[in-house]
Amino acid sequence: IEYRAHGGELKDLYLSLNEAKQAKESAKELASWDLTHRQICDIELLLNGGFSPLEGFMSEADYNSVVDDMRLADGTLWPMPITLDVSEAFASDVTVGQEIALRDEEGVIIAIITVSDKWKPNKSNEAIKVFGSDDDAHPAVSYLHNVAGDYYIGGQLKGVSDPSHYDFKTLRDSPAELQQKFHKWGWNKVVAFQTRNPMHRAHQELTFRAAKQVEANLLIQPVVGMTKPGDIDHFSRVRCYEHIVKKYPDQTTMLSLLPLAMRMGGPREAVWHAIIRKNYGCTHFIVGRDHAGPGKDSNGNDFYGPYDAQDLMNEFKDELGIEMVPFQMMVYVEEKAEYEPIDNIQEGQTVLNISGTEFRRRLQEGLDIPEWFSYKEVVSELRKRYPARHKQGLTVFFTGLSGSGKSTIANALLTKLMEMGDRSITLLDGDVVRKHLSSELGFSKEHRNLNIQRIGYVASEITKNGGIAICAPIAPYKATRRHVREMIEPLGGFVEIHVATSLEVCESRDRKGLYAKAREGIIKEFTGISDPYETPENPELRIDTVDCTPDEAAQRIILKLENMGYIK
Ligand code: PPS
Repeated sequence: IEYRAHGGELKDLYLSLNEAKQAKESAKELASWDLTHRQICDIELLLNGGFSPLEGFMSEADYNSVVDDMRLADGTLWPMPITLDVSEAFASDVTVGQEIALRDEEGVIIAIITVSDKWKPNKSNEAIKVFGSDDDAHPAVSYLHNVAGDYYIGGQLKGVSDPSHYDFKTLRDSPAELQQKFHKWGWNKVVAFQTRNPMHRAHQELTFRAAKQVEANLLIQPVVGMTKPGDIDHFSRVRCYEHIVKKYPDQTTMLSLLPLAMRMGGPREAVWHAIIRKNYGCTHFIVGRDHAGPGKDSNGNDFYGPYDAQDLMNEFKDELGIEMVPFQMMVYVEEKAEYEPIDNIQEGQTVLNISGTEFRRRLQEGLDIPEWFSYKEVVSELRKRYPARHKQGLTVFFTGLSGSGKSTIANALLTKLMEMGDRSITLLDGDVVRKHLSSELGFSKEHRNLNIQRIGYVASEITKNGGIAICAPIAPYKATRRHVREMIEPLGGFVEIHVATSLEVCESRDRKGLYAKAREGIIKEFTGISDPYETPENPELRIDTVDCTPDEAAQRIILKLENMGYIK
């Protein structure tokens, strides 16, 4: 069959079976680079032709041209840099002409790159030209500055094995496979829909209308590689999409997953998405409101206008080779009991809409989600994975000086929660942890941080699995506490409680006699005496044990947890 492809030829960078076998053998002698998750996503689409006409990670000339003009050095339209970023240490040993084995997280060789270029990019320039901003609030800009290595390596790829996926195998197609299916089914016109969110009725309505409008079949092609941090995980989303495809008339619509790493690059990203869909054999591509939008910048302003992506698509309409189907936001008109594009709404009509934020709030609180908004199968899928707060796991993280009363209050809280009895509870008390998890650690900054990270890790696992973890270390450093919070918050609740008993009071009580020893210099690096304690600025709760008993303190915490919805 004649494959559709950007730039003319659908690329397939994989070696033949025999060549791959040999390459695997000879790769043992080569230097290795362990691909990051994002690079694995990129390489999969490079190797299978999803990024045709690219034949590898970009050379410096292609990169510069793409950043400046949205074109490869040969003039072909291409809006997004696809680069292999590496650390300075790794780059220092790389020479042009060298072959490097590119491996996945497990060490399996995915491809061999023949290095044609190595350079240090100007990241701010890339951020401003590609994403329109150098603001870290943009996920791709933040990635560029905080995650990506400082050097780029360019070069042609030889594919050895495709990146492995153990999930949803029947829903994964390469561009060639998808085009073969379209060919076999006689789907000559196919309109693609891109998404990183669960689909509800409005999306079903919008996509079905788009397909009818251009008289094409419909491909729902959600991104399952990397999306915006904080998005709903792809496992839950795919189960939702599987329900959604059943809502279209038979033989009109198919679902296929795209292992793309999104950049949230708005207009440029829309053009990129369209080119990718062309490589997957589509003739049309839906671009809605705020396509691939990154959210707000650090001043609270939108990075892109809501229809900037449509405008840029229009600009390149003649050379794109895939047609845009622009779409406005769909809203539910109560009087008509159906969805309409927002601009078609007449005066006096009642428009209903539930924003993404409101939807998540309702899930979190276990509140009603009406049938006009979503299908009950979709909602129940999401409720399974995102139960109401009082059914989620939770970490209660105490911090405070030695002798501040953390352990006593933590124990009182533990007992009260046990009495309620609906979730399993683990107490990770400072002393207990130091005995079992961290017995080899001392009290240097490094060791304290390690200790807290271990506590955080265990608490995160407990939280993820629906239990309650109560932690009661000193945890003197702000940055480490923040790190623990960031690790746990995506998995469930995190409630920080500062036991704010003053140093004077702790020292005067001196239950274990440690303060006296610290003053004498017998115990070194003692928190509050000869070592820092950074006071939490915004804990969920602050308790001073001078004006309340442990019982009262635990009671206050219970009320706080109730107030936040974590217990019912
Ligand atoms: S940290 O900083 O969070 O890792 O500390 P943590 O694991 O909570 O351990 C604190 C308990 O260890 C005892 N201890 C010391 N604390 C602070 N500084 C020094 N140098 C020190 N040496 C021993 C002390 O009993 C702490 O227990 P609590 O229950 O907090 O009083």
